[in-house]
Amino acid sequence: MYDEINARLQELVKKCEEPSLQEAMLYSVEAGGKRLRAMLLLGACEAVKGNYDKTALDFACALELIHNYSLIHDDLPCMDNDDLRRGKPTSHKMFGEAMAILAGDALLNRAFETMADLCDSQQNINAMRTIITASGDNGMIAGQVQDILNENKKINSSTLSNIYSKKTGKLFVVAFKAGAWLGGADEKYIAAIEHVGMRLGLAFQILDDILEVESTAEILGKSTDSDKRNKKNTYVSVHGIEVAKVDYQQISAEALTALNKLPQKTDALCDIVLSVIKRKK
Ligand code: GRG
Repeated sequence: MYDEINARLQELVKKCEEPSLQEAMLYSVEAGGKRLRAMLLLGACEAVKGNYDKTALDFACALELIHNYSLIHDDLPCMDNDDLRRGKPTSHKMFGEAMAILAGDALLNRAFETMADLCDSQQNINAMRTIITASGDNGMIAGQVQDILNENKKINSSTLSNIYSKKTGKLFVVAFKAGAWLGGADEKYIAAIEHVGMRLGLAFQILDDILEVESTAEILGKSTDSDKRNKKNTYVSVHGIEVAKVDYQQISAEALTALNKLPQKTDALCDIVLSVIKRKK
């Protein structure tokens, strides 16, 4: 699954005919992402209909392209101002800000074009629509906006939940939903799998916050990172590390319970969900 996703992502990005833009797009897409969202989409599709086809693979890649665009833009000096992503220089550090913005834009558009090429059935249109909505102005982008507006402010847990459910949660939820649509699931199944996605997305983000705090050696060496930590709202800054760890255990358990209740699931889907919950970095 992982290799198939990588191979197709490369083909899709190589459709770009502008060499310097293609180079910047490929740099991010080939930088070693875990492909969690794409694998969840394929796993959900397989759980419903027993397999996934080339159409589902393209939708999975479209979601991964959107995720990669969001990371490039999130790293920009005007947003999170990060120098490193996946252990490598961020896109703007490698190619400059203008090219990084354009590479992100181009990845997003490649995602839309990839999905549009497949919109020949109602279920594919549903899958495309749900992905566009999740990543759009009432989804991931809204979460990013709320995160920026709340920088340097003390926020409560409900504001943080709202930010997380949109900023990170939406792409997790939509991986499950779109995969299930493509597998031919009914509304009842979609609602059940959506719940798995919501709990898993939150567990993923809390774990991310815990892991960031725990990688102290890396963090303490960089004054810019400690400056950034002061203004960033995270699950750990709002609730404290101990509560974050307890909540993480509980919310991951809820994700697994919801997963186990699904009328159709496969070992592959369960393994992907577990890999999200158990990841170490
Ligand atoms: C710029 C519109 C816009 C949105 C950005 C998702 C997001 C919104 C920002 C990401 C900020 C961030 C790094 C949050 C931590 C959780 C997270 C999304 C980590 C990266 O996801 P992984 O671990 O990434 O799945 P890989 O590298 O495996 O692809």
